[in-house]
Amino acid sequence: MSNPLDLYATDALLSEEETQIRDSVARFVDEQVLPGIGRHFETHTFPRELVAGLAEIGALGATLSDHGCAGMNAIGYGLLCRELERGDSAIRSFVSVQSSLCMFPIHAYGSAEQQARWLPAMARGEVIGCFGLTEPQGGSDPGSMCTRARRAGGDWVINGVKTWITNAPIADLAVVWASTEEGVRGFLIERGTRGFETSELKPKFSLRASATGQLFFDDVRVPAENMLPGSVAGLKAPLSCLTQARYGITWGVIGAAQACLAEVLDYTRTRTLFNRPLAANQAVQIRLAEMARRITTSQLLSMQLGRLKDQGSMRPAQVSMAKWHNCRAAIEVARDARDLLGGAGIMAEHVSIRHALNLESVITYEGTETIHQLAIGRELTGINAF
Ligand code: TGC
Ligand code: FAD
Repeated sequence: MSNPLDLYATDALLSEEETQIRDSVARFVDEQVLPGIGRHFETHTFPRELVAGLAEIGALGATLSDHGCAGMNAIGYGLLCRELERGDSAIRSFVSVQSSLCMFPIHAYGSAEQQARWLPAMARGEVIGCFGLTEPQGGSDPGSMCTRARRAGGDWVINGVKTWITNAPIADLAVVWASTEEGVRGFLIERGTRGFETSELKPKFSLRASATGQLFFDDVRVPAENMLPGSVAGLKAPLSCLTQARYGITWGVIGAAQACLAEVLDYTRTRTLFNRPLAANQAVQIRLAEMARRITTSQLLSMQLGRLKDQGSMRPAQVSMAKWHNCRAAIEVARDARDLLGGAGIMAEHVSIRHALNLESVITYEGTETIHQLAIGRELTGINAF
């Protein structure tokens, strides 16, 4: 019998190395994430105890091949995200931010000194990063940012506020994007720098096992060496980081959807109503088939996207298509799975409601659905409708 979570046998396309990555991350999730994640969701706490294990399995900076990083290819990184998000979106989120939004820009745009100082410690999980782009006046339009950095002698002085920042309350280092006279530039700001404060945004109904907060800059003075020298003056550098993270999200949400389908398949086969298993009803089978269709199309999109990324030809509009499609597919699966569980579906012992609630964040961050639809519209028409 085929694998109901992989009807098109996409995993049969994996290389031996990719299969090993999948299996070792799956083991980590089964043994270390799943036993405690429900409690962290309930208590609204980030599972800090998982960071060392994430570093051990090579999850931090996974696609970088130097500075102590694992050097995974794009498919391997996708599988990592998929398995982690099968556990909880908060864990994949932590890894996305550390890897794609902090280590990637330091690697791509940082000086040799910045790379040597931060990347090995971040790969070991000893330094936690956050990425500050979004501001209170509107995350969809980062080009209108108000955070300013001005030159003062050999230093930079930064003023402004960033909001909705994953890891902000726990981060040792912030990668911050600020407007300068030369355009937008990236800066590295360490916790403890005078004038730099963080806060936590809670309570949230979504991503409760992720720490989300704000960054405040009040005349924060940093030396010139804290600017990322390769960050071109414009939005291209921060947007290139988003492309990396969005790619991982396209895979991650498949894991969340698979967890929901697995749960509801088990439940509908064993629950008896009207003298037959719930799964024996046509209406129920059609809903299960819908879930499998959504998961399968997502798997095929991400697999092809990963191959394009590994060839070096992946384009942002292709990432937008998969981010939009796969997040929408996953949230529909999670919501319908929750419904098929009936009243039991609102209880913490079942995972579907936790995934459905988490996916409300995932469909919003890294570009809302509308932003990705408009990015595709622009690719199709050549007209910018933002
Ligand atoms: P636009 O004129 O389109 O672009 C400026 C320059 O950047 C290039 N570019 C990209 N490069 C790489 N990747 C992409 N995705 C790119 N999109 C555009 C573009 O070619 C151009 O280059 P050049 O050489 O011509 O200068 O800029 P725009 O101001 O029109 O903005 C376009 C828009 C709306 C798509 C962009 O602002 C956008 O993506 N908005 C959404 C913002 C967003 O997604 N924020 C996410 C914040 S981080 C986050 O949510 C983390 S969640 C963490 C977790 O996983 O837990
Ligand atoms: P807005 O931009 O105000 O959008 C509001 C609504 O308007 C949306 O429905 C949107 O689709 C719609 N809209 C916007 N423009 C248009 C248009 N032109 N036409 C039609 N409709 C439009 N950001 C970071 O920088 N770093 C992080 O680590 C980070 N982590 C996050 C973690 C969580 C849990 C969440 C929820 C967010 C996080 N974000 C982070 C911020 C996230 O990227 C933003 O929330 C997102 O980009 C949307 O911005 P906004 O919330 O300000 O909504």
